[in-house]
Amino acid sequence: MGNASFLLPLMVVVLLHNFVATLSLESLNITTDQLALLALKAHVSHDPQNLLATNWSTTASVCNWIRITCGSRHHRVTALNLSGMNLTGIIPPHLGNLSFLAWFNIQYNSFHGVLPTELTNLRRLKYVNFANNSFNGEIPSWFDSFTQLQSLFLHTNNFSGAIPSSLGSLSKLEELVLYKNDLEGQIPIAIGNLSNLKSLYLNDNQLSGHLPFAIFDHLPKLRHLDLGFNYLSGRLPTSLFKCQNLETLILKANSFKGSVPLQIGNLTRLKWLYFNGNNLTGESVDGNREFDFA
Ligand SMILES: *[C@@H]1O[C@H](CO)[C@@H](O)[C@H](O)[C@H]1NC(C)=O
Ligand SMILES: *[C@@H]1O[C@H](CO)[C@@H](O)[C@H](O)[C@H]1NC(C)=O
Ligand SMILES: *[C@@H]1O[C@H](CO)[C@@H](O)[C@H](O)[C@H]1NC(C)=O
Ligand SMILES: *[C@@H]1O[C@H](CO)[C@@H](O)[C@H](O)[C@H]1NC(C)=O
Ligand SMILES: *[C@@H]1O[C@H](CO)[C@@H](O)[C@H](O)[C@H]1NC(C)=O
Ligand SMILES: *[C@@H]1O[C@H](CO)[C@@H](O)[C@H](O)[C@H]1NC(C)=O
Ligand SMILES: *[C@@H]1O[C@H](CO)[C@@H](O)[C@H](O)[C@H]1NC(C)=O
Ligand SMILES: *[C@@H]1O[C@H](CO)[C@@H](O)[C@H](O)[C@H]1NC(C)=O
Ligand SMILES: *[C@@H]1O[C@H](CO)[C@@H](O)[C@H](O)[C@H]1NC(C)=O
Ligand SMILES: CC(=O)N[C@H]1CO[C@H](CO)[C@@H](O)[C@@H]1O
Repeated sequence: MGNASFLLPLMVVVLLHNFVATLSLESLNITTDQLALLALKAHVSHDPQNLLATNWSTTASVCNWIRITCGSRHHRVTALNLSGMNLTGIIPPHLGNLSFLAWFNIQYNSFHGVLPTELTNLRRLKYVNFANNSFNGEIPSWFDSFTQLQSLFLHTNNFSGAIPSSLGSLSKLEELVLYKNDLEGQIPIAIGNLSNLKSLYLNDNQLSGHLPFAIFDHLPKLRHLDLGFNYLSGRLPTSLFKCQNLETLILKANSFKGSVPLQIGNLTRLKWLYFNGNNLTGESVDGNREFDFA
């Protein structure tokens, strides 16, 4: 009983806190979604097909706007798909008000600048695709706010600096695709916490240093790994050969050295293996598959 009386005020505080958080979320509705999208429209400086100008009109419901999907139950914007519209512009902070957004695809456009921290409010995001734009600056460490995230595509941009360790807390992440940026530094050991990861593409950056020894210890679902065209060095960690589901393993054009461990024979699902352009020696060429270690 003594324990319970001590816990009661704590529970009230927790409940009150959740109540206030719910209230502030509920003050957002389809009208605020419309304001957020109109702010985005206002921050698009070039729209070659004039689609936003003609279609995103306040005379129609947001849910009937082109490239917008709403949820049937709560009537809020759940998907924004501006893929391939050749838009030029920046992402305004107002998009952080799209609190039901799960699908955020703006690939193949020319959005630039820095991503606003207000996006941390998008707690329901499952899919983020900002690929093939001109974003620069560091990959925000606050991407760890997207706790439901399954897919993160940031390839073919101008992101620089290190890969943030905080990405390691995105426990539902299945696809992490960061190729063709200006990323540098070591691959953080925290990537090894992403136990649901199936695809990891970090190729065509300026990553350097050794691969952390244990990074592949708990990535049993990993199917596609491409680290090619970086400045990675040292020996291949044997933990790599625990990834029994690997189909694609591309390490070419780095500075790895040493011999390829015999355990490579354990990777029975491999279809694509590229080790060329390193200082690796191959001792264990499988009779049925052709490997290029040169
Ligand atoms: C949205 O919420 C605002 C207050 O925050 C309210 O004035 C408005 O009527 C609401 N709109 C809808 C469509 O519920
Ligand atoms: C906007 O595009 C949608 C989807 O193509 C279409 O159904 C709608 O009629 C268009 N609205 C306007 C105002 O052009
Ligand atoms: C996004 O829009 C493009 C162009 O309309 C379409 O090809 C693509 O299938 C859409 N993707 C999704 C997931 O809705
Ligand atoms: C976008 O630009 C590319 C290259 O300029 C062009 O090939 C493509 O047709 C454009 N797409 C749209 C939807 O305007
Ligand atoms: C939406 O976001 C903007 C910018 O972050 C903010 O100024 C505004 O008050 C927010 N809320 C609503 C209800 O539009
Ligand atoms: C982005 O990177 C591309 C290719 O690396 C480069 O051509 C372009 O100038 C860069 N843009 C900016 C704004 O840094
Ligand atoms: C990764 O997992 C380890 C051990 O469980 C933990 O100490 C560390 O904080 C985690 N890192 C991240 C970024 O989640
Ligand atoms: C490779 O497979 C053998 C048995 O086939 C097993 O004993 C060994 O532990 C495996 N190595 C790794 C690194 O998983
Ligand atoms: C391979 O090793 C040699 C001698 O140590 C060195 O000169 C060369 O740069 C290395 N090549 C790569 C791709 O690391
Ligand atoms: C590397 C790459 O695929 N770049 C493409 C990015 O998107 C533009 C169109 O928006 C294309 O012209 C580029 O070829």
